[in-house]
Amino acid sequence: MAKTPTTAGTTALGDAGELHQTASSPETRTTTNHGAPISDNQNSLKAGPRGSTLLEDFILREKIQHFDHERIPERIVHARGSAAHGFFELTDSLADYTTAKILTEVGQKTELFTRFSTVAGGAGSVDTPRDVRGFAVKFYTTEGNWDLVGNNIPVFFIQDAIKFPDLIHAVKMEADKGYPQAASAHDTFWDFIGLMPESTHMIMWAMSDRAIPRSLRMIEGFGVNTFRLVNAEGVATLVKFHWRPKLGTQSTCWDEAVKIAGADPDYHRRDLYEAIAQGDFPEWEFGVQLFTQEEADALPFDILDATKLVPEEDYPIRVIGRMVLDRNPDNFFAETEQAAFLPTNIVPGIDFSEDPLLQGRLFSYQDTQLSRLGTVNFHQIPINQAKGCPFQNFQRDGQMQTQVFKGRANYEPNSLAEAGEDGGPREDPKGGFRTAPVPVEGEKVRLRAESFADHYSQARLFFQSQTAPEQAHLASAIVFELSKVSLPHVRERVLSNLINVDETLAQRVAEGLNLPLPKASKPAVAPVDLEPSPALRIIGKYPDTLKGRKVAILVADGSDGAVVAQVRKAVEGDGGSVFVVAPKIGGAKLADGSTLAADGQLAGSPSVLFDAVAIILSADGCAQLMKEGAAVDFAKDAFGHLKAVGFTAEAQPLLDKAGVEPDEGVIDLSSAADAFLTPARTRQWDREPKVRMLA
Ligand code: HDD
Repeated sequence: MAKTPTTAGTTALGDAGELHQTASSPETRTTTNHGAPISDNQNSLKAGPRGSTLLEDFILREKIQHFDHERIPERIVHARGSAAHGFFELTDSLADYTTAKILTEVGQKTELFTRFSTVAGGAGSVDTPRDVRGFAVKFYTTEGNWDLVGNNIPVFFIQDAIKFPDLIHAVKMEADKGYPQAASAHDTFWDFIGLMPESTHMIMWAMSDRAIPRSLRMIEGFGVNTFRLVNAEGVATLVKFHWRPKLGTQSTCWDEAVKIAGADPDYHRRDLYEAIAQGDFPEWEFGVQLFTQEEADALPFDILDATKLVPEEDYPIRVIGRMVLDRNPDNFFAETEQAAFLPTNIVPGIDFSEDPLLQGRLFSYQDTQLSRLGTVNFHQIPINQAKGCPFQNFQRDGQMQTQVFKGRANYEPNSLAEAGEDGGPREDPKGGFRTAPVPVEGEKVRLRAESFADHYSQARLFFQSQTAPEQAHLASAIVFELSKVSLPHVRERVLSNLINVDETLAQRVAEGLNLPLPKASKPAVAPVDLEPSPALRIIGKYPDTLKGRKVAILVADGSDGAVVAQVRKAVEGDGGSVFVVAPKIGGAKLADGSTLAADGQLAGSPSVLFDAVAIILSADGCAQLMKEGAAVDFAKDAFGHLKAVGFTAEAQPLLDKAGVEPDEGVIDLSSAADAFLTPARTRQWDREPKVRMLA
């Protein structure tokens, strides 16, 4: 419909100023990318009020063109991620082992940026698939950026980088179908795994509850590869890096993770963002395991093999610092998306090992940034810049060069300084990065060392170190995944390999699939029994408070405000947070006539999003909610996911309908509110056999 022109070039609908805010000064006005002020950002330039649009409209073209190119290629792996700024503080000096200032200057705080990620899914996939989590930290040290690009699992699927493209092709959505997204439960992944016995140890971890974390604030981190520290005398010590979350390592239940994916695809991203925004800063301890070359040589496996770990019980972790994440990014794209982590970002005093997985990584990350960020100058993007120190050299030009170099010194050696000109930076033989003088020898070969050949002993160690519920979850996860595999020979091969891990595990998986147990595959090296390592468990490591945990209080009209207040006080007093759920977002009218505002509407706030629930209802409120499927599911799922369920006596009919049975985690709130806290701090593992058939 034609609009009546009010003044030349504008219409009643589009007249800037009528329907939206306009600039009040030159400082606040919108401009083109080249600085020309824009008078109307709502209407394109047309031949007459009804068009056509004119090619001359440089404002329209610039805006649309920029938009057309907003997306950059997502990361080939670890595309989905969330990040935060923070700091590292050293509490214990490693001066005997390294010259790196970040590891020797106690009390020094170093700025950092940490990005967590899933591996297989695309950038728009959900937060809670069963997957490894990336744990990449960029320390802006005074000696250059140090990137520790790790995972939440201390071992890896493969021993040699040359297999990485195959591994990733196999786990990503299948090439012909374009699905499944963010899932390892499909033919090609398990086909690869079955043919790659070295992946078995990592598979144990990936099928454990560690791969379905409750929160990014509750995952451990590992440098995975072995590195070296080098001291002032040039003596090298082998090192493995560890991050331990202050909130303990906590996980979801598998069917809960699946439901969370629908209820809140951004579950982890939101949790991290909100915690930091509320000043509840996530924190990790930073630790190292140190080995001399002789100690490493005496280990029953090769320290250069990334499919192996060194049990903490044998080589305890020495805690030397802490990381606190205390600031959310201002802009997701500029910071989180454009952050480029490079294992080659290393500082004097830290060095690589010959681990063939790490060696390949040293090429891959630098290379991938060229297709992702488009230019060799990606280090000039603010999030990637070396902030703790100046960076300067004679590298010049290239696409998107933002530095304006002065003078003509762009080569070395030069003697321009002798003529009074700026001769530019020079190498620093003393303080510069030096590679540890590690002896090398041998012929050029495409071979794997025999010391890499034992693929099953540590897989067995992991499985046998787990508690009974964790073993059951692991077996059930493999059953779930293999049930999604359509090729019988692939399932069978995995079963054959599992026998080498633990025959009872293989038997349980076979029973879960209702398939006969095949013959064991022939391992390259017969597995041995190792001393179980309790450090590999999660259960039993929850902290003894509600810190970091979220309790939902379900209310409806007529609920007793005094009970709500009591529960809130107890939960908050124990470090937890409270989220009020009501049938309507405007809140519920309490028994005393006051209105309690809701934080979330029932339909959009299922109990899978919380760690424990308190169902505080009047008889009338309960009668109403009995007719609401979301309320019944709220109670049923909380019980099914082994959470504490607090309730008022009037809510009992809803619990009965939801199949909530009495146990130590189902608490009548008329007893002391504190009675609710103990079960709310953990999950009710003893309840599990009542609610789920596990393998
Ligand atoms: Fe990798 C990204 C962790 C082996 C090649 N990797 C990437 C990220 C993490 C890891 C956390 C995301 C970084 C971010 O947040 O931007 N990768 C690991 C760990 C490995 C590992 C712990 C085993 C010890 N990776 C590995 C190998 C190769 C790669 C063997 C190739 C030979 N990884 C890449 C990559 C990525 C990447 C293709 C994709 C995006 C990026 O690098 O920047 O280069």
